[in-house]
Amino acid sequence: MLQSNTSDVTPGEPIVLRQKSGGSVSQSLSSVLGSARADSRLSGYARAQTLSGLPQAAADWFAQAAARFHWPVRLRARMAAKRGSLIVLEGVDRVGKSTQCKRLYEALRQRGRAVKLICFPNRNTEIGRLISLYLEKKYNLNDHAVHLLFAANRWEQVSQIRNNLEKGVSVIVDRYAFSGVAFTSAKSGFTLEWCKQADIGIPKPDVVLFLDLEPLAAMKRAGFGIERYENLAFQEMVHQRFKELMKDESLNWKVLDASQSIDALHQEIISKVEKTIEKAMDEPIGELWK
Ligand code: ADP
Ligand code: FDM
Ligand code: MG
Repeated sequence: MLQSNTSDVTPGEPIVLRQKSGGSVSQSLSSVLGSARADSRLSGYARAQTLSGLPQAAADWFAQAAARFHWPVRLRARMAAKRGSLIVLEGVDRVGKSTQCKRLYEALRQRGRAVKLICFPNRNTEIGRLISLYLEKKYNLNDHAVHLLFAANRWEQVSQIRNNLEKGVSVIVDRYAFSGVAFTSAKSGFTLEWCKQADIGIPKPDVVLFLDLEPLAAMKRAGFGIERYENLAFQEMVHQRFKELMKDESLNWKVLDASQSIDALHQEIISKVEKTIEKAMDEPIGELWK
């Protein structure tokens, strides 16, 4: 028998199925599917999830069934919500973060994982537009003020990140609070501790992939030198600050050699990320630096 929840399932809400006793999982699932109608949301969701308490074969069967049928609005079943992972890529400019984030996003999608890709700064919000003008050197801001704007630009997305993680969607992040701290603390008069304050409590990454490359080598890559901060002396200071941050053992830092080819680095990243997703799905979402 399948034990199922009789409450309404709103769009995006996970559905949980629990095996009670007697009868095969597929028979039980058949009875739940009974008057089913087609619903693409569920099929995508089911493909992306391994159902809690069910063997892989049953989860696969469920995904196929959901792809063929449409589910009634009032469902008698809830599918298990395994949470998504928060995956952060960090490093100095031009080490290949954006390239690897896109490759990772595509690879996870192809493997049927639910995934989102975001980047910081997010230049599309009001705060982000101000930051963008600052980075393009079209607008000057006080160093303390701009640091807080970068942090605010993260806070304004916290609920969206958290909602995704809770729905089982993994979130890949191109730069996070570590860039915030490393870049501001590379300026004179800023301590690491002061810089961390504004980001305390944002969702804690399940893994921080640090793409490590000497700033001199990164500088030789295309596109370097256009925006504020893109000069060798400053990037070397930023690199040092990142190394300080990596001493924090409460975070899952993975240092990767970013001088390898795009493909080789991608392989290393996907293998670390797959392990992270499997491990994090049963753990609570943490809060950074708390
Ligand atoms: P970031 O986001 O870290 O600033 P990008 O992903 O934008 O870096 O890459 C900067 C430049 O370096 C791009 O022209 C990109 O094609 C190139 N690049 C990225 N990864 C590698 C790599 N592993 N080897 C050589 N060039 C790379
Ligand atoms: N940057 C980025 C900061 O100074 N603080 C932050 O919190 C963040 C997220 O903005 F120079 C800097 C780092 C870099 C610039 O460049 C963003 P990209 O190319 O958009 O990543
Ligand atoms: Mg980038």
